[in-house]
Amino acid sequence: MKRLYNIILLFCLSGILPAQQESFTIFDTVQLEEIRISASVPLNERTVLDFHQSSNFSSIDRINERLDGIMLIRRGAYAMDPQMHGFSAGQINVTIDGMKMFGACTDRMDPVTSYLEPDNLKTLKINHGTAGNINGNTVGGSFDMLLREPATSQSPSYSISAGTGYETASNGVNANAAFELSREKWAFRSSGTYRNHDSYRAGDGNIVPFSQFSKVNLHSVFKYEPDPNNIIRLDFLLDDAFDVGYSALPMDVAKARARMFSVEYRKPLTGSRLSNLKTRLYYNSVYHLMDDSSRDSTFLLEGNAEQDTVYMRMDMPGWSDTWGFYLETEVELGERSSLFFKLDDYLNFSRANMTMYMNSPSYPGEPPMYAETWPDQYRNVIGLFASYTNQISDDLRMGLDTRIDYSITRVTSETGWRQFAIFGYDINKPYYHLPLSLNINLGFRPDKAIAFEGGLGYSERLPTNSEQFGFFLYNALDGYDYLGNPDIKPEGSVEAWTRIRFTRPDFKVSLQGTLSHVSDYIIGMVDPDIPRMNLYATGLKRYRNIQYANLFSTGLQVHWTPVNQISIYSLSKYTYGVTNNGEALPLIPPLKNFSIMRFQEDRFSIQVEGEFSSAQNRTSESFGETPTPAFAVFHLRATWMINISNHNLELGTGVENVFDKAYSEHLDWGNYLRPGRNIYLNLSILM
Ligand SMILES: [Cu+2]
Repeated sequence: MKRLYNIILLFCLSGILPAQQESFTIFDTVQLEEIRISASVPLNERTVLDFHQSSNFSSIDRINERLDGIMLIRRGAYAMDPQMHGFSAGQINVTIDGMKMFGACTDRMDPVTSYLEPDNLKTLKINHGTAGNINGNTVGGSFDMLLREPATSQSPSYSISAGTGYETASNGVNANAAFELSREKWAFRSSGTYRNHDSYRAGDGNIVPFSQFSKVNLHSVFKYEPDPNNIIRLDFLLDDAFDVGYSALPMDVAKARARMFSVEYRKPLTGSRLSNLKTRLYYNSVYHLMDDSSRDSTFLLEGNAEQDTVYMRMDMPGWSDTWGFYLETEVELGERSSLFFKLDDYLNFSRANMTMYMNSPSYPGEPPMYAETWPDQYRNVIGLFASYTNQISDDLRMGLDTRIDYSITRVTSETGWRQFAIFGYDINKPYYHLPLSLNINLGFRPDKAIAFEGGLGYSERLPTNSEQFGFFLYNALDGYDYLGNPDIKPEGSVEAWTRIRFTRPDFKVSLQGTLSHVSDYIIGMVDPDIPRMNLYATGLKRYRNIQYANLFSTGLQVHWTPVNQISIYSLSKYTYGVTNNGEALPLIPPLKNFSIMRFQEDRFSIQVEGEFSSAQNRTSESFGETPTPAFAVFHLRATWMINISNHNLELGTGVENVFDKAYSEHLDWGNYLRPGRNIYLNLSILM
């Protein structure tokens, strides 16, 4: 009975109590075998969790912002856009268990990370830079979110876990629950998360308008395992966000809906030359509806407070559907070397349009205006990835990898053709691209405690649908309408990186640096000849390939355990970006540091955190960026595990932004203030 209880407990812990080991792991690159450049978190899983997941209800965004090399672009309190080493959006490759998915918003209100919850994730795999090419072409890196999987069990078992939490700054409620059933040949797991937050209060005491959000997320997975060499799994994911405010944008989201279905077949084939055969077939669909129905346009048009300022109402729906499959396997070449192959293919359909209902006093009765902001577009990409690993000697290993994609993009909407014909483009034809990548890396470990790694790589990435066929997409950061460039060329990045690690049981240090030279860097450039379309736009920018941009990024992590109960962790990260004209790239974060001290005694823990940022005075003038001042904020957290009649309870509480500092980060659009003092209380139970 005790054993059964232990098994159940283990399942439960892998359920919603994230403070436990099984629940949410971030790749640890301490092992030298790991060939690709993963998130360089030189910690074991338990400590990673303690430091990176601030509470049971940390969103993926909250975890990401505490990882080396990752920053978040923020347009509201929800759905932050990840940036890796200064690369973002179409420059990075975000996948779910290797599956491609694309947001349906022309304004990047819904990065793919917003459709998942840590509760349904097992691992976050991060590969930086050109080496992030396993799941698709990229210049900035890849971000793969592996979905959780239930385990089969010799003796039938089940587990239930549930939790809830409250946050004062946003009057926010979070809740989650998970259920898992295990049998000898099959297993089932279902987990759900609910979040409902009002607009939050900032450090200056004011409410930040349009920062509210609500969401429901559900993931169910069924696994059938007739024998250890045949595993079939079915996944279903649902994510619905509604009434999401975006403080920094002129519009909000009434509804953002994602559905994902996949079927996977695996053959581990352990012990044979061919191993880890895996194939997956998937479909996902995203629907995004933004509108400005709750906005008063005074919010945007300054100086019009006295008159009725509702000049225009807009409806802007977007759709993105993706079908795909992949097949991968490993081939042992001998004791020390192996090959890995992956073949993948996806077809994405995207569409977005905008209807403007005019209500201008000077032109009464104007009919609505309609435009296709993303004219119907199909893109099919087939890719082949191969990597070779060789452990040359006990202290030296080498890795090589390459990827080639063949992409066809076609706009099928006649309105879209006509829209671009105005600017002299005939887009009624297929567009072909052939992005390539090639990487080499070396790892040298002369001593158990010291490891040197480094690599060189080249890779190209496809332009996004906005960059190629976007039509008058309003960008609230610089105030310009953006027009796509059908003939835009793929970006290509040459990259060199290095990392040094020192590892002792009680003291670990990791220092990394990455240098990227990106040719044909894609950026919006002002075109004075074309008038703006949106009322509030300053003018028009077209996507262009500039000659090049250079980026440099570095990160330092220190983890020290002076005594058993106390551990100290510090992460510093810095990015620098410049164009060929010597102008600063926009949205480049200044020096940022997280320093965390944790005290753990049996079932009780307390954590003090400091978050520091230097000022950013290197700003991009052509993007209307202004300098951002330095700041320091502090957080306090405590957790307590209680056992009541064989049920485990976890109580978590904390104060974020203890001193109620009014601040914003450089990557926050519109310089909206971050939340002020926030007191939270979480309770989780597992049965
Ligand atoms: Cu949107």
